[in-house]
Amino acid sequence: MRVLRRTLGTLLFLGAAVSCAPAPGDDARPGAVRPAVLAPYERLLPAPASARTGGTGYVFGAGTVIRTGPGGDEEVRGVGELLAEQLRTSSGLPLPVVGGSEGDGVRLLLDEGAEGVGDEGYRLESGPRGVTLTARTPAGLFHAGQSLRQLLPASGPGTVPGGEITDAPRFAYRGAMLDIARHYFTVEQVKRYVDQISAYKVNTLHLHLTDDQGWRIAVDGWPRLAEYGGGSEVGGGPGGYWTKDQYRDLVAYAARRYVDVVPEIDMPGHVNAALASYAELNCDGKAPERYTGTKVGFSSLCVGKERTYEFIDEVLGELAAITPGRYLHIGGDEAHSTPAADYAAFMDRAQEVVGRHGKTVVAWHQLAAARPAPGAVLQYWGHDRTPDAEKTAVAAAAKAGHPLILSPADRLYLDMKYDVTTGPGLNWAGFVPVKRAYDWNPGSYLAASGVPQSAVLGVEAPLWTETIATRSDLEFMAFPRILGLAELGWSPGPANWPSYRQRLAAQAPRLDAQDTTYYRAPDVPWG
Ligand code: TNX
Repeated sequence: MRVLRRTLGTLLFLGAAVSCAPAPGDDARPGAVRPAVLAPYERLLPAPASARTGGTGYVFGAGTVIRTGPGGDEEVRGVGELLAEQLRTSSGLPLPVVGGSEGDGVRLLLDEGAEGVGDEGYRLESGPRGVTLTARTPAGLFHAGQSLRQLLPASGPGTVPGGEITDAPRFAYRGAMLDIARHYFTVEQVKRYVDQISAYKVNTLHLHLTDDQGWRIAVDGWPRLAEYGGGSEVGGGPGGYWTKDQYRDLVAYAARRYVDVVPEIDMPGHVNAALASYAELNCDGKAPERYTGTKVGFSSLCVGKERTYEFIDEVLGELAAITPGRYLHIGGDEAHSTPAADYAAFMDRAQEVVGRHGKTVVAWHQLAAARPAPGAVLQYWGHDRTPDAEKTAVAAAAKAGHPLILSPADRLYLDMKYDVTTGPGLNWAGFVPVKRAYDWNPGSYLAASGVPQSAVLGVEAPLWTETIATRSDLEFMAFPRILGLAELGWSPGPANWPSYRQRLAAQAPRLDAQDTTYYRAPDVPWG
């Protein structure tokens, strides 16, 4: 059998050529689109690099076992156990996990020589005797398992149709950001988000841990940050903070799902919670009140004071020590109360601190106008109306070798309202309907400003929480737009809205089965 590559807008399957051109009844009028009947391999979201269907499939039943390979690899065993848990919940089957690879069932195989799958991709082969998942890494096996879940019904046992997938991501960095500073969210709530995003192969969770309204992570050397600075949030609620053990627990939970945590301590602005906790951090030695409003840009660390640098060294040092991932995010946005020269001087020192603690800097793209340190990653959050000069500075940094994470506010900001009817959310970057969030090309997005595709490390969808305080509001803003982010980050592209919206609609039973709140966008054929 021949594997046919996914080509522009068309998925070709053995025995059937399935056009992703507008389906019958799929015209441009919102609300006029009818759901298409998609075969399981066509439904996959994110769309795989290549897939074909054909032959007899494998029937999941009471005797199905998950085999984690002959090598006895502990990590592969862990991937198998987690996949079994996930499939037990949906199928109701016992699905025991055993070693070895001989016999029917689901087989997980590590193969360092597997071709066309890179570090995070996989092959999936389904036939009458079972489903074999092959990858070079446990991460690849995890992603294979998430595809397998989508080939089975959202609930109840079923058959994985015969076929084969060879898959690998387009971008290495596929992120979601959650702001737990403006409103506090618990570790349990964030774990649920990790479950939800990792099911779509998102591999990074950026945690915005500190802001004017609250400090959410315990720091041993500076206990009042969390104990006092954590006790506020937008609107005057009680706030809260995570102990270091809770943070470690979340990091380990995410790691099991191949999600890296990138913690952010925002500086030199967005620091009122810190300034309120320690008078000595203020230039005038006086601590301000805690803040529960939604203004930005009014606070700054005291750039001229040595104590400031002892503070960031201890805070970033403690955080680096409990963060296994390679990145530390130091913010650097909206420092409107820090003069430009002070900003640059401060960011020089902050970047040096991060490097000394063995981590790579990530910062919002404002750092481009100062002096990004070698290797620093910039996160672009501009939009269609961002001045050219700002884009040019970002392009210059990209050309000088700084990787970019793209988070265009008018595409990927999950706190922007969908439209005028959306309850929570903001609209300073305009409305961001589901189509707009998905229908663009990260590779060429800043090409006109001179950013080469090779500089794009990936994409990230931030969820700021000035107006979002509950799990259901959080989910309503993230879903379904975060699935568009997942597809942009993983699939080879280009974006194909008529195909994508059908596949998105096909995810509804899965979102429903997990009780995820989502926005039923009118131009998606939910059925
Ligand atoms: C801009 S994006 C911010 C945040 C706000 C957000 C609200 C960025 C780096 N800064 O402080 O929460 O807009 O949409």
